[in-house]
Amino acid sequence: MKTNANLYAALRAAFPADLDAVAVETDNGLHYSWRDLERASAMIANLLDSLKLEPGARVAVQVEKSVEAMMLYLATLRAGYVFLPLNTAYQSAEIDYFIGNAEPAVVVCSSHNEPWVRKIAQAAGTRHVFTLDDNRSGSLLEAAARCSDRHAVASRGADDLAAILYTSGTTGRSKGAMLTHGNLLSNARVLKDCWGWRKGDVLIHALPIFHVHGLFVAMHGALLNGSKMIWFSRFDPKKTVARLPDATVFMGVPTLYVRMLAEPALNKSAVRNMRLFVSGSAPLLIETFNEWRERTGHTILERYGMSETVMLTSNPYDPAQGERRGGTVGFVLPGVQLRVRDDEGRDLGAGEIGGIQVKGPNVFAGYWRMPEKTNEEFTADGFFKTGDVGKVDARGYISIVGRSKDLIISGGYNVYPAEIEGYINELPGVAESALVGAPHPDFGEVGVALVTLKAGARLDADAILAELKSKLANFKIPKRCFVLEELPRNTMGKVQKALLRDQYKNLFLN
Ligand code: MCA
Ligand code: AMP
Repeated sequence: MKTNANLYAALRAAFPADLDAVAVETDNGLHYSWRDLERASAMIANLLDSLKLEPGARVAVQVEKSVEAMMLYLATLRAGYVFLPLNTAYQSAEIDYFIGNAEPAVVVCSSHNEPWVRKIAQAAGTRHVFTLDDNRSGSLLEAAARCSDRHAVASRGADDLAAILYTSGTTGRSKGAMLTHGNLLSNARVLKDCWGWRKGDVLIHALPIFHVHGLFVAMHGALLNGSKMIWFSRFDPKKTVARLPDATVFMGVPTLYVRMLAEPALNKSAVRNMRLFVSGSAPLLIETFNEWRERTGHTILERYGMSETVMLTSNPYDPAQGERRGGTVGFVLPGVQLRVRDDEGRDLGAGEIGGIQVKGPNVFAGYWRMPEKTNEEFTADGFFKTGDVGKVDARGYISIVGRSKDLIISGGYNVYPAEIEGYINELPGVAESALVGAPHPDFGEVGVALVTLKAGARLDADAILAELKSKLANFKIPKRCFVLEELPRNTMGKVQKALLRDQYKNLFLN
């Protein structure tokens, strides 16, 4: 008989024999057993099945982080539908785009947002809208409570879709990266092996669960190892440091490490039981890497990945394979091919800087309903062009030195200048704008908006920011805005962003 490639089947097979053991312990004192995960995901999966959805139906979810939200993810997998997580910070115009583009059959939102989300969903033809709140309530759980807690995991092939994650990719408007069961499971297995997951491990889960880092890398890691998670609904540096003695593994974006370093309680005693600290999603400053080692005696393991590819590289876990080298993202993961090429498509040698291209079982199936875009981002021989610029040294350590894509990574979230500029340019009185990234001590990098006005317009920087706040997710709001007489241009008439970046690089540094 063919084995079921459904990711949930593999995760379920890794649950410990004692299903009554604690699987998740939350920051508000709740304990969920492995049996709870199995039963609740079965009930929600049965609810989804009862809706008679089409194969490949999308389940779009914008809810606060909760264990029930994780159960909804597991239920979507086990019922064989496609999970589409959405950042809780997104406002109506953003949600309108995602729902319009993905045409989900089911939308799950918080009850607070239900009135406007329901309107958007109905306009897009979505038949089922449920609510789910972070206090174990909502119409989703009410309906699931009437369903059986036994459910046969749907049979899926490795190439069947498991999730769609929206990302702007290398250019332009948000695109849905289609990830298969095989993409996710192969990557989770490689990381389990590379990072030495073992019996007795306990993960502190403090990241949001609508992106690759929190939803896949961290959560799959713990589940595939049958490991308990200490679950924070939102990151709090003090509370996290207080729980470090109960844990062995922590994963975070660099901002989380910067904030924990500001906690006096972070010392060698607090991390006495820790085995591994992983950082990713944005460059980890060498200062943070060094300071962490000094304070805790632990060397952070930095890795690199993308929504389209899950994880691609990792510093070594095992010292026998090499040191964890700050400022690098380590070696390419087993099974992944990575090469660096110049603009003419020539392979570059050790230490030479060029575009990073990758291939492997982890690389996505393409952008949702965008075959041309998908084609553009792959080479003729099937490598995906990451849009990251980097180099590989003679020992195989990879460094990301820049990006060919115009992207700002702020506190681990991606901000696409073209999107923000579009919103600014629509404001009455604005002539044009440019958004550039500036180094920031907490978020690593933040957006700074430079705006010019039409003759006679009387808009000021505060008014521009206030307008943006009413329309966009909070992390996309530029941290500063300046109204200028003109923007610098090159001889081709193109705005010189490099010059602007240089001009504002010390804005947030003392
Ligand atoms: C919050 N704010 C931000 C950010 N987060 N501004 C810029 N960048 C951000 N990331 C704004 C808030 O709106 C608020 O503005 C002000 O900053 C202070 O908010 P604060 O309370 O400090 O924020 P927070 O709620 O503590 O959140 C900070 C955070 C969060 C915990 C660092 O941003 C976070 O969880 N980041 C992790 C993102 C992540 O998981 N990325 C993984 C992507 P105001 O006061 O004006 O409203 S997966 C990925 O990239 C891949 C593939 C990979 O490799 O992993
Ligand atoms: P996303 O679109 O959210 O999938 O973001 C993926 C991008 O995050 C990558 O293409 C990189 O530019 C960046 N990224 C992820 N991890 C790292 C890292 N460790 N160092 C530098 N950049 C990173």
